[in-house]
Amino acid sequence: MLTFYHSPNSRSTTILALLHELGATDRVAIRRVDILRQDGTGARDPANPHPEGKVPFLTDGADWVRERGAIVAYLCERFPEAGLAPMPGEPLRGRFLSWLSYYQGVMEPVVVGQVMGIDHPAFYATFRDTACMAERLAEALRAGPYLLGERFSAADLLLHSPFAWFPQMCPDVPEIKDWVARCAARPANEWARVQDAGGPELPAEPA
Ligand SMILES: N[C@@H](CCC(=O)N[C@@H](CS)C(=O)NCC(=O)O)C(=O)O
Repeated sequence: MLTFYHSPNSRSTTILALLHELGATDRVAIRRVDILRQDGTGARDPANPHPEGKVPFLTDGADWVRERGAIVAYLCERFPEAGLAPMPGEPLRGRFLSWLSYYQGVMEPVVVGQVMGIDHPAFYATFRDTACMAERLAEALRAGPYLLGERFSAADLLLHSPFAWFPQMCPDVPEIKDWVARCAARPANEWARVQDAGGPELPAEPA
């Protein structure tokens, strides 16, 4: 059985929205847990099995998945009928996986580095800079409304998320701003926001 550990208004909100996009909110046990937040509120929750007490975290029986990119890929494969990702052997599978890894390996460090004011040649050599990141996104979005072209995918859900949460971090590039607005307006994101604001209780166990 899949169990998803979630804390409202955190990185795991993206996964909550993904479960809604996948039509899987009643097929995964969703456990709300506390986390230690950067403003000092909250605390590590002993009910969360993540090795560092973070969210999101997904368990599947004795197996587990951490990091949003991996969780996105895992859930999309588990619920392929939703069409949120090209499956193995389908066109654009490579680009889809690349965007998920680009998010984890490059985008998040670049965005956090920008917030922290990191300015170091080794940082730029490893990750490049915000202008380069913006150009990678914009060149994909010039070819279509979404990262894979005409098709919305879970990669859009993941990669737009930091800019939806922190609009001041969004590159001032029309293609990117329009894409962020397009993704943020999806009903699944609104549904997740309502849940996180104390909306109706989620089922604790799948039906
Ligand atoms: N790279 C991880 C980051 C996870 C992460 O840092 N989550 C934050 C919430 S936004 C957290 O759980 N913080 C609690 C802590 O650091 O103890 C991912 O994308 O899944």
